Amino acid sequence: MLLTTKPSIREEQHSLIRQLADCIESNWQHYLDLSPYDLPAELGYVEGRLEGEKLIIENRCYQTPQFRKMHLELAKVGNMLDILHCVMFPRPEYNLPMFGCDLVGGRGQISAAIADLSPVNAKRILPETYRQPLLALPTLEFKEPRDLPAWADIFSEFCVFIRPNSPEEERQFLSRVDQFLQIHCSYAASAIPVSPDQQAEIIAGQEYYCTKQQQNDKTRRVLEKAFGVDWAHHYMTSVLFDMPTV
Ligand code: BLA
Repeated sequence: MLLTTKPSIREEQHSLIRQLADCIESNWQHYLDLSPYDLPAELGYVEGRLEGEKLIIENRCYQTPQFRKMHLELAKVGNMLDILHCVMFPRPEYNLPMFGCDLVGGRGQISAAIADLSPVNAKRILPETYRQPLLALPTLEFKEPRDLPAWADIFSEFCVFIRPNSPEEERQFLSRVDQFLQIHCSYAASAIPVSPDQQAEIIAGQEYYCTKQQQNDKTRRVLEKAFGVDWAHHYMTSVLFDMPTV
């Protein structure tokens, strides 16, 4: 499937967000067999208002034999806030971690850059097939690592959460996400389905991941202020972090 080349708010966003969005889509296209995924009606492109500024949300969503939903969202609040959000939800038939990434920035500076391959098995540790290539990656030193909030016990030992403080650090973050995606997409492309018992464990792990992500008050507050409490709840539970169905 050819990815859309429609004009996008991407062109107006912080350069790291633009480059990361391109990097995510090129890995998806290179390794995986994409087909469209229809988001709930009316939620592909959304406009609201936040503190007098226009909030625009632009979603692209795909599925593959291994992933029930691969969601890339770009959002923009006037010139105040640029956001990239991405989650790859594996089908529960496959023992694959959740890839997640969030970039939040304003006025030329990214304040939060986070990326992880998060485990979903009962022990909440990544399979050896992931740990080995991830351990072989060079260790990165960022000047401003950030502390994870209390809800964030879902992330792996390989999670990167920083405020990038130079173009070099932005480049390193981009390259680490590219490495995560290469490891993940190349492995997933030839993954073999698991037993029904293991599927139940994977579903529970994905539910736990979504429940925790839904507790991110910073995301909720932005959405509530622009669209109201009910819409924000609906969006967080049906578009950003919907639970797998059996
Ligand atoms: C932080 N997310 C944030 C922040 C904002 C948003 C405003 C605070 C930035 C900062 O502290 O510098 C907002 N993020 C959004 C909005 C959307 C979004 C509105 O995606 C969507 C429309 N969040 C994710 C994913 C991860 C994630 C997939 O969506 C991780 C894989 C993590 N975002 C995440 C974390 C924080 C954050 C851990 C910091 C939260 C905190 O410090 O309390």
